[in-house]
Amino acid sequence: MTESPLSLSPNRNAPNAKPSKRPPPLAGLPITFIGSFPDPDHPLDPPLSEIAFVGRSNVGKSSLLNALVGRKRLARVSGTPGKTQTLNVYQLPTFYLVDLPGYGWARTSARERAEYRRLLERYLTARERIGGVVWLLDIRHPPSEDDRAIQDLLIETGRRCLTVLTKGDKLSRARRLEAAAQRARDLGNPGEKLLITSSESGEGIADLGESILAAVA
Ligand SMILES: Nc1nc2c(ncn2[C@@H]2O[C@H](COP(=O)(O)OP(=O)(O)O)[C@@H](O)[C@H]2O)c(=O)[nH]1
Ligand SMILES: [Mg+2]
Repeated sequence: MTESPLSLSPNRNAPNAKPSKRPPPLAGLPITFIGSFPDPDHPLDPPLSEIAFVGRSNVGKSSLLNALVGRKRLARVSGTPGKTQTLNVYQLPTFYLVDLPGYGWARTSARERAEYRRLLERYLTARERIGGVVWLLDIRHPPSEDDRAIQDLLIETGRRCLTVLTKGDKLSRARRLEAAAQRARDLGNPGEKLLITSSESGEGIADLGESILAAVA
């Protein structure tokens, strides 16, 4: 997804940088949980930009959201996650964070897959104020078939998308950079510097926050 990054700021996607010590820019902002909505058309008031988070279940989405806003338990971190297909919406002063349901459960029926796709497709095509989509992939694993389907959907709908590699701390520094380059090739964008994050070490969290602020500005 090189053609539509959330932000073009020069220090976005800087896997060579040391884990950032600057405070994540969203961390000080007031944030309110608005609700969980099963309807992808659910209108939000006031009308603000939305930044949507999507990724395979267990990819580290809840942890990343918590790290991003500097809260311990804003979003639920799951050992044994539940399959609820709702949009969890959080309001910040000038935009919404929309936590989309995870996909790619081990035992997912064809019907559940189709339902999920319908929800995501509807969300991505119908919402007027999507500022960008943050798509999460585990840095250690090649994209799954489900990931591929989501990538196709993101490309089809033409949404601005930032691909983020999660759990960077699980690999040594050298292997992290190698894996990030491999993931870019996997996604058909060789040479793209994907943003590496870690909710544990804080790597990339400030960069992600800055990209989000730029996308909703
Ligand atoms: N080492 C490490 N573990 C992580 C990271 N992010 C998430 N995890 C772990 O991965 C599991 C799934 O995380 P969660 O945030 O619930 O994923 P979600 O299902 O995508 O919302 C939990 O056990 C987390 O503690 C990370 O950056 N580093
Ligand atoms: Mg979660």
